[in-house]
Amino acid sequence: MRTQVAIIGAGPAGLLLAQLLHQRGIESVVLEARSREYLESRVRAGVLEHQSVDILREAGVGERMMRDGLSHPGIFLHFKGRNHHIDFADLTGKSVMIYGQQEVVRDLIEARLAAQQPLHFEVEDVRVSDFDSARPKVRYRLGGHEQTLECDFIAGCDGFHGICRPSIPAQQLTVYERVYPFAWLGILAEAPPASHELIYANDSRGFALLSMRSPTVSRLYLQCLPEEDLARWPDDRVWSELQARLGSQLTTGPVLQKSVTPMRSFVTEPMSSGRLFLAGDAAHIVPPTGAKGMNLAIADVQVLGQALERYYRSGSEEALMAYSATCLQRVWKVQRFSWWMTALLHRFDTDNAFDKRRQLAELEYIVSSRAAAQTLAENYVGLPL
Ligand code: FAS
Ligand code: PHB
Repeated sequence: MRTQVAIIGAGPAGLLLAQLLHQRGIESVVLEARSREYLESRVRAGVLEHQSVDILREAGVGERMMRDGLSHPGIFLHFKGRNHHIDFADLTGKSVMIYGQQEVVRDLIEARLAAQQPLHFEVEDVRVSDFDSARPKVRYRLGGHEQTLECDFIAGCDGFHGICRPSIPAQQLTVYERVYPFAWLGILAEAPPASHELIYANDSRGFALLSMRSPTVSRLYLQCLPEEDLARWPDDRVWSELQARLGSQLTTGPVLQKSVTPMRSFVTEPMSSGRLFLAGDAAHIVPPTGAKGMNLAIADVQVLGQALERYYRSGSEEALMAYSATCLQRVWKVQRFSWWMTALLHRFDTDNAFDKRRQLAELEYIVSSRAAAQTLAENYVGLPL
């Protein structure tokens, strides 16, 4: 079989790229290892930058988001027993949107199938090759049958554990990484959020975050050990620990989902090799403290979509050649912000009394200086593309 762009992975990056290409009359085939049900039930990110909202609306998949999403003009920082509001609307004129990643994925899958464009779930043993030639190939098994897909370009949108990045000869890549000595224990609960905006807490017991998915569903996280054993965290212990760290009167409810997410900062350079282009978590990982994971994936494919459009319109490979450098400029700024939020709000066992006071002094500075609060706000709502 033949197509113009073979897309590996149906997460936010792969599905949005397919939608952007379809809008521009460029053919693609999306290959996904998991089932539709699994993708639409996988709880991950929940915050959309203002321009991610614009990109999804322009891609024609914004209707449900604009109806069911929650527009938030700020967040709270909680420390020393008090909440402090960071007013994005006042500081930047912009806001963020609370809308679950699996909802974004659901909207994109519906658009893809409604347009009757190829999206194959539960494919097996995907292998990419010849992307250093003008005829890259993707081999895979579908329904037990061996398939070969010839294409002009391959988009590696298969996440951190995918096959595309490892398919690039190691000597071509430079990897930058920081693994954090803690993780996030996250719950999704049928409980009305105790705050109308997110609360990020720096507490002596560790970090905590109050987020939400709707007026009746809360999403909460607390700092834990990377190897934390969930069996040692029955629901009531989770709630009492969140209560202790967030200081807010939390309304508890049935816990629908509980998981531990490791924390790392990771960047691969370059983000392309020949005609294979990496986007999203396939190329970079940020700790979720800055709420940037999904937004960075969206920003990457916006750049890749425009570069492919330019190629198919004019034959110019200039924008494709510049894809990696263009994205990495943004990736490193977002990496810096996500590391900074993580360093500001988490407890590091290696910290001594001086470090703890310095952390609190930085929080005091942010909530008492318009300039400092504006820096946080402009990064959180999203730096210009
Ligand atoms: P994704 O990982 O979403 O999608 C890649 C897709 O490729 C997957 O569907 C996978 O099944 C498929 N795939 C993999 N290998 C394949 C193969 N060999 N063949 C075919 N398909 C293959 N960000 C936040 O901001 N807040 C959060 O709370 C948050 N929580 C997270 C929790 C977890 C456990 C993880 C892993 C990430 C979380 N993130 C969070 C970050 C998250 O939002 C990612 O940044 C986002 O999913 C990136 O999107 P994609 O690059 O599309 O990758
Ligand atoms: C979420 O709602 O899942 C969420 C929100 C903010 C973050 C991370 C996760 O920083």
